[in-house]
Amino acid sequence: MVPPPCNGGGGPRSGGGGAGACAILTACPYCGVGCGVSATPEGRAATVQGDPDHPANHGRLCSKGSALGATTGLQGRLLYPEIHGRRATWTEATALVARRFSETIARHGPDSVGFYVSGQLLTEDYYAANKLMKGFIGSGNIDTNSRLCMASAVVAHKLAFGADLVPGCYEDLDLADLVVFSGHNAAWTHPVLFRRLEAARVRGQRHVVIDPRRTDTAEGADLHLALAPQTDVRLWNGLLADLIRRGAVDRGYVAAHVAGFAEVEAELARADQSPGAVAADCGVPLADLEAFFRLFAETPRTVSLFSMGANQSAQGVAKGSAILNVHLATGRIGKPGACPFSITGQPNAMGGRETGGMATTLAGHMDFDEASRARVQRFWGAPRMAAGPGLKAVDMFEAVADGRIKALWVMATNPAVSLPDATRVREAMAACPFVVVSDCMAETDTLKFAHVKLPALAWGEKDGTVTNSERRITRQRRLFAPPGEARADWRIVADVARGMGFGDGFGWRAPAQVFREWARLSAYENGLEAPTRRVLNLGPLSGITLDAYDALEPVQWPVTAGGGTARLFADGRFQTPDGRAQMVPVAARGPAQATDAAFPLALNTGRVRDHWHTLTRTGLAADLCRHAPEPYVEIHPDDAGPLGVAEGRLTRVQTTQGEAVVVAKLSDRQRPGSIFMPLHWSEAYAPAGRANPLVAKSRDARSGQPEFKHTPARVRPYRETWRGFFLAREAWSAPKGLDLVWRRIPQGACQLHEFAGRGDQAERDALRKALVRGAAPDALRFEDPAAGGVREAFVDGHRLDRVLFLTATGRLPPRDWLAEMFGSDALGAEDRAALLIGRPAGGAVETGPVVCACRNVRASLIASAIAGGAASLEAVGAATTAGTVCGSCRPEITRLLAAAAAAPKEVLHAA
Ligand SMILES: Nc1nc2c(c(=O)[nH]1)N[C@H]1C(S)=C(S)[C@@H](COP(=O)(O)OP(=O)(O)OC[C@H]3O[C@@H](n4cnc5c(=O)[nH]c(N)nc54)[C@H](O)[C@@H]3O)O[C@H]1N2
Ligand SMILES: Nc1nc2c(c(=O)[nH]1)N[C@H]1C(S)=C(S)[C@@H](COP(=O)(O)OP(=O)(O)OC[C@H]3O[C@@H](n4cnc5c(=O)[nH]c(N)nc54)[C@H](O)[C@@H]3O)O[C@H]1N2
Ligand code: SF4
Ligand SMILES: [Mo]
Repeated sequence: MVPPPCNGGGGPRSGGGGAGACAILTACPYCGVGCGVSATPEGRAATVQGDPDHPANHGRLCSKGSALGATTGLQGRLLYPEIHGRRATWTEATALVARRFSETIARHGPDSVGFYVSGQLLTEDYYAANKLMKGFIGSGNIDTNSRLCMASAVVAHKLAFGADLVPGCYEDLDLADLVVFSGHNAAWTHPVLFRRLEAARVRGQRHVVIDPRRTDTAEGADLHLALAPQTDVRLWNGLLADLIRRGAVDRGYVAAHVAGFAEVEAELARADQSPGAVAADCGVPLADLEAFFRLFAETPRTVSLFSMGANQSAQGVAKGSAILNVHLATGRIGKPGACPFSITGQPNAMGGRETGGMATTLAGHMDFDEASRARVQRFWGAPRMAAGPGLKAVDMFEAVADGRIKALWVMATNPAVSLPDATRVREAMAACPFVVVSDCMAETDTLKFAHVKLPALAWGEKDGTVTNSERRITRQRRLFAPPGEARADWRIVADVARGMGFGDGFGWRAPAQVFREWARLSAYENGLEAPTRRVLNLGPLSGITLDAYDALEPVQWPVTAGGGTARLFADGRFQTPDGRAQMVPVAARGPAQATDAAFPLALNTGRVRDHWHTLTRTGLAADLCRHAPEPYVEIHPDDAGPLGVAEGRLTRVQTTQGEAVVVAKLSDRQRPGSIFMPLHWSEAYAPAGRANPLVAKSRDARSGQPEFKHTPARVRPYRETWRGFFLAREAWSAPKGLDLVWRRIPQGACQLHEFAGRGDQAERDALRKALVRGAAPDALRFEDPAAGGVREAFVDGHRLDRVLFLTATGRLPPRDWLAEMFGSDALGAEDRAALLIGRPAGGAVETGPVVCACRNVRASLIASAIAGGAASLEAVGAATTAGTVCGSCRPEITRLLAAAAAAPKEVLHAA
């Protein structure tokens, strides 16, 4: 075996990994913070640490980044191409894809095909796919899952700045005196940035959170505005009106650098902008709103972060514009510690926006105007340029559904789970004559619809670049040799392009060559002045050698001869024809679909701390499955009570699109009238626990981004008549033909399957039969007909093989000890005797949710530490080790501390 390269020949960033081992510097493949990782591969495993010299994280990693080493195994990987479910060679698979796409295009035109791609592709992959679709196939029909994520911010940026430009950098977060989080749960979704902001708070930085939920980000903030869903435009317009009244507008800046102020002022005048009226419409206390307005007016160094609570809305563009307007009017942009900051979700959401992964731009921040089309065509030597924008994600799948698109290629995304109205998306793919899916995993919900499956390299195998939220390009480097026959996504695309007869444009042999071409395009006919100036410019990297590419240091675009650029617009010059930024009048509107008597609750969806999207990767790390083990709906006790919905019980969530059955979590952190479901669970983990069959596909008219945060819904108790669980070494799917609520929860040494149903004894018997078929012959069984129950354990020599517990009226033991027993190769007599009890003789089993994923510390242990006198984060850490590694759980520990401190007062109050 050839050892993997250590940063391709030892550039300056080849970290020293100690004797023999070679630490490779790479980037985390999860969120848009873009943390640098120092990884030491060993076989197929890797030890990972934060890269202490990476400017995004300075050595820190969150729970997901820290657990990367647990996700690099080959378990569950797609390693060979498949055609119609049968293994095929790459030659066959590539030829088939090329032929079917070519034939479809020949017969029905270029717009009869589509690519649906992802912010989890590398820049090189994105560049290749975009070039094939827009320059050689000749259609705009390539769109990315960033449509679900960043599209509204992109449009708002283009309107205001003339291009999709993120002005700020992470250093601004350190320097700001006020940080506003608009629809951004940074504590969970960008944890390492949040650590950085916590540090800034120690020196007096203030935090204001605008979110209908009291998230962990809101919990510790100076001010939380729990606004009514979808009232952000009203709030930000109200703020601007207030700033104007106070004289807090920077008139000099506006006069010199901004257009459209008068039009915005006129729009504001059309509504009552008094704080009282705004507070009433937004559903927030007047005093809190006034406190926010005052703080904002008095704090020049302000960063306004905005994320999915802003973007994922039918008014997503307007929300973005309202935020940008405030920053332009106050001149808080392009200055240290002051900027509006749209934060990216995926590791390479930014790279896709750069290269043209979105149907609405051509490439390199150029649009479909004649001059740009001609320029890019010249550069590519392209035979057939797309005439105009293609279909946006949701529209693309509508076109698949009604037959306009006849061949679809999905890369690095799982639309069967992540698109709104997901049942219809599945129907569309099922009906599509030709579906190609490139993925690194063998089983995703989307792969079920693939006629051709193409195995892609995963993190640790891929080689290329990603761009994070602050425009910083970082190399992802290879740690392992490619497994099986998996290939880089850019190469798969290039091979198909050659198969389609486009060899000339796709002759690259290494990612460095793709990158070089991309850098050249960014600089191509890129003038120094408007109208030909494009800020996105990687010019100095156009001639990058293979060695220099391998050794590339993290760098922020635009790249100049002097290096990267941290902050944009410092000179007050924007990428508009006259160099001025443009303020955009926006009016407040309600959600696309209002709640009503039948569907009175607003369904909001989003993320949990330790999971990543559709679980294809974080589901491999048992540690990451403990904090939020199964799908749930969070609901305010005042909404739950009258409906009979109780804590921990299965609950139906219904919308006009569909239904889910999930566990209810009652919490006053939820705004009455609103409920929340995580988006993560898929058919593979929880068929009934998926959020997106419920979510309406209403979307912003300009950006096409769906309103994931608001669908009218109702809830009902599920009223299961029996429950049970099943532990096995392998992952099982729910047996077919039974009406069950089934969830799979990965454990360290086995898979836990939880289920419940409403059927009779016959159904339970059928389930039991299916689950014990073929089990090890050495069986322990206890039947309790009175409780409709059965407990069975199957032992294979000295190893536990399967465990099944079912009950109608009885109780079930905690699963933890049993799950642990699967790790033992030497099951003793005492253990055996305890199997059907579910706990060791005389031993207590720790239960309750895990708070700290790194150290596997449960809430119960933290509670005892607090009861024992631990009164601070540090004291809890010293007593339990919780919160001492990545720090992602620190906000939650803070909350537990605050709750404990408040508890005696509540008792007094009640008495
Ligand atoms: N742990 C984890 N981290 C991730 C990801 C992950 O899957 N898991 N995914 C990454 C990706 S791709 C993305 S896009 C980011 C997303 O990061 P975030 O945007 O922080 O995540 P979300 O949970 O989708 O939504 C943020 C908040 O918007 C709030 N919200 C809902 N409606 C409204 C509203 O009307 N107004 C306002 N102001 N707020 C509202 C929600 O209550 C929620 O708390 O996270 C990235 N980081
Ligand atoms: N209800 C609801 N739905 C949402 C959201 C929400 O807030 N609420 N958020 C939306 C947002 S912001 C986002 S970003 C999307 C994310 O949604 P998806 O993109 O669908 O989610 P992932 O699970 O990240 O899917 C990535 C897929 O690519 C595969 N993969 C990983 N790396 C590679 C690679 O290098 N090459 C290839 N070929 N495959 C790879 C993974 O195995 C996985 O199957 O979800 C959206 N959906
Ligand atoms: S914050 Fe966590 S998930 Fe995001 S890049 Fe850093 S380590 Fe990865
Ligand atoms: Mo995203």
